[in-house]
Amino acid sequence: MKSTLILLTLNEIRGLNELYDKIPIDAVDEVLAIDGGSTDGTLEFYKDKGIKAVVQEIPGRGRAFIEGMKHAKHENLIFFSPDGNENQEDIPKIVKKLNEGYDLVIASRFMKGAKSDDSDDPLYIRHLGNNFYTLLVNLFWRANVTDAINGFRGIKKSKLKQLHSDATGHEIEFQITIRSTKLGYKIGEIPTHELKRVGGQRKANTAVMGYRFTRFFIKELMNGKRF
Ligand SMILES: Nc1nc2c(ncn2[C@@H]2O[C@H](COP(=O)(O)OP(=O)(O)O)[C@@H](O)[C@H]2O)c(=O)[nH]1
Ligand SMILES: [Mg+2]
Repeated sequence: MKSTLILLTLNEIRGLNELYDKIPIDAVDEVLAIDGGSTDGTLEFYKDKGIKAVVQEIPGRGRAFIEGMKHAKHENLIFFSPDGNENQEDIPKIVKKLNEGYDLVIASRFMKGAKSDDSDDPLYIRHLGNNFYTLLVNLFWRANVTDAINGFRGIKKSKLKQLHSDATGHEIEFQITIRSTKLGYKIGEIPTHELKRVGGQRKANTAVMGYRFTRFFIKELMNGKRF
């Protein structure tokens, strides 16, 4: 099955400069960038490299997933954020698992063999939050995953379509995991090593994220399979 690698960026020129050439492009059949409206040279970088880039019509990381789905040519979608946090070496492993028949493959930062080295989380708040929301997904929907919300993941395009995701921001991954579980998708994980950000700035504000995750959690409790 053919694969599209979707790069998600909003002002990530420093990450792209450092990482792009290290991405194992041979593992995929198409590279597509979905950009949130960068003004730091990210779009020029894509042009120079001949990478197809789409500037989002609607802002937000959640909408970037949906626009990626619409513009990708292939069935296997691998979402990758080139900000340094995600390890490009894992891209072929995600492709392999999608080809083995998994509908959703999450790069887990918390399973055996994984590691998280995210330096801008000195108080461990994000780490605890991650584990808390993963626990909720496992308790309420029996997802049996170790990392419900990492953005580094692959999913079959036809399966993502059926989720009718309406999340606009960083809560998109949480919603995808919950709805995938509700629909009985085959979910797999691979261990990953979360690295330090290369440069630029984190866009996700921890307090806003906590609020949005809680709102989405309640919504998913109420809506069952009606989405
Ligand atoms: N296309 C797109 N990418 C975004 C948007 N917001 C954030 N990103 C990208 O998503 C990735 C993860 O964002 P980041 O702020 O580092 O969040 P965190 O790593 O989850 O804390 C980075 O590559 C960002 O550039 C957006 O609105 N649109
Ligand atoms: Mg990041």
